[in-house]
Amino acid sequence: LLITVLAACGNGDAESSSGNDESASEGGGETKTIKAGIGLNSDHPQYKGLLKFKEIVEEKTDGAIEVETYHSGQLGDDRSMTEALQLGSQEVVIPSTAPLANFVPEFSVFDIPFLFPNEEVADKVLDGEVGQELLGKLEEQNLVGLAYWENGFRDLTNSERAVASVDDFDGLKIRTMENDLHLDAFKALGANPTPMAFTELFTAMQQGTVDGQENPYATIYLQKFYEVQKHVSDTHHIYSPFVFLMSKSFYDGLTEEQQKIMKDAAVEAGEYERKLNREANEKYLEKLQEEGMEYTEITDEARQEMVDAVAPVIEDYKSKIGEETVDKVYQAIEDAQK
Ligand code: TK8
Repeated sequence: LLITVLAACGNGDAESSSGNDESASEGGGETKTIKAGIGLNSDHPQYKGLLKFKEIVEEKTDGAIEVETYHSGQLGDDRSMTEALQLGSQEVVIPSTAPLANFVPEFSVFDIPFLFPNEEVADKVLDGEVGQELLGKLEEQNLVGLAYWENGFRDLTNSERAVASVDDFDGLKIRTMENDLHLDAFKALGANPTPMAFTELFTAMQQGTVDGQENPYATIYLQKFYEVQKHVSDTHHIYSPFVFLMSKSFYDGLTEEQQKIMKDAAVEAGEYERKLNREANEKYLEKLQEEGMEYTEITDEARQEMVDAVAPVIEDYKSKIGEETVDKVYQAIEDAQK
């Protein structure tokens, strides 16, 4: 059926056909394959979103573009997969914005602790002017940012003690994402942070190389962190966006119509992923407790102490991130709440 459809559509791109390609020899266009990798496992909404992207792309391109999906860091961690996109050996990755700041420093604006008040405001800022402007900056790095997806608000877990206030961070060995602002923020809270790729995290917790980590409830539950962590606190200290990235060399080789299909599919699959992710984050705190984790609520007062503790770090980073970007994001957050 596929071949019939391709043949019926004709071939507007004959020069690029390799001839020995199966569909090309049937008169269709050259079949292109997207290798898409993510760090989280196949139970996570991130993977369900990726499957949705695959479904949309393969349907809308009538099979001219195939999507091969890889989860659980099978192709590498966020950073190494992003590098693979730059080299053109992988086509899609959906990293957190934090490691992406090593490529485009302005992305660190989203690493400012306690920046977004809720998901709705985050959506407006990311999908609005300043969010899209930041995606544009990826081009200089040979990357195309097609859409923001959601990782979500991050909460602290550890195997040592209940964390209710700033004092409780004292000396805790916390794994952070590979991002300087995260590292310095956790130092300011009194912790002893170590940056590490996500793919190494479970083993590090299991072996006691680190006492704790921070990620949204969906990740804590679906990656079974409860097997190696005892305490969870709703610190909600940072909202992590994901960015849907495509290799620029691959994207540039597509027809304009195909490029539009990619963009639309990344956005549509992202809306689906955000919805699933919010449902997941809502239900999994309870599940974590059912699995034996002890939950500690952070009071408004305790959270304010955390805000105060990291304030000097934020001040210090404004110029590193870029004052203009920081100001624009703060403004957009204000506008989103009007
Ligand atoms: C998965 C990561 C993960 C992130 C982290 O590749 O590293 O802790 O929150 O979701 O992007």
